[in-house]
Amino acid sequence: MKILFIVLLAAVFAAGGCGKPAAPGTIPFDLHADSLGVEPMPENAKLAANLDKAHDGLESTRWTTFGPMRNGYFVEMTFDGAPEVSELIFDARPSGLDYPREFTVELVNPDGDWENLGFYDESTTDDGITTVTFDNPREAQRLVIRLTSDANFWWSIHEISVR
Ligand SMILES: [Ca+2]
Repeated sequence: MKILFIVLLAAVFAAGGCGKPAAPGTIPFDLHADSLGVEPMPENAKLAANLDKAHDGLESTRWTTFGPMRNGYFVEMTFDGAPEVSELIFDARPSGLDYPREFTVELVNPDGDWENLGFYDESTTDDGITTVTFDNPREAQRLVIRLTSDANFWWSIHEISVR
């Protein structure tokens, strides 16, 4: 029984993290969430088991903030190396209005420097799907989506993908 448990645990770990296969044509990443300069994000929102739901291939499952969106909440994708990235898509459709209202996208380039790719608003969201296309493909070690305004809705991501 103990061995079975260990095997199951190993399988769970193997299914998560950067080693997880991404959808065809998308770039795999590790995801984490936190807050900067504001009240802390609820602990539930920072659990890996909940974050995994934002990139498990299932539109029915989601990561969410478990509370209203706050200026300073962020999600961060860490890549294996510094792949070229050109587009970021996140899907909140099943949760209706849980898309970010105003946000920035920042990256860490291969030299380790932070760059702000721009400020975005609701015009990037169409029917619950937010699409950010970069002016030019960029090499990134990390990408960060950071809210720059509050909203009276939770922030939910059913699936997030990077191309
Ligand atoms: Ca999901």
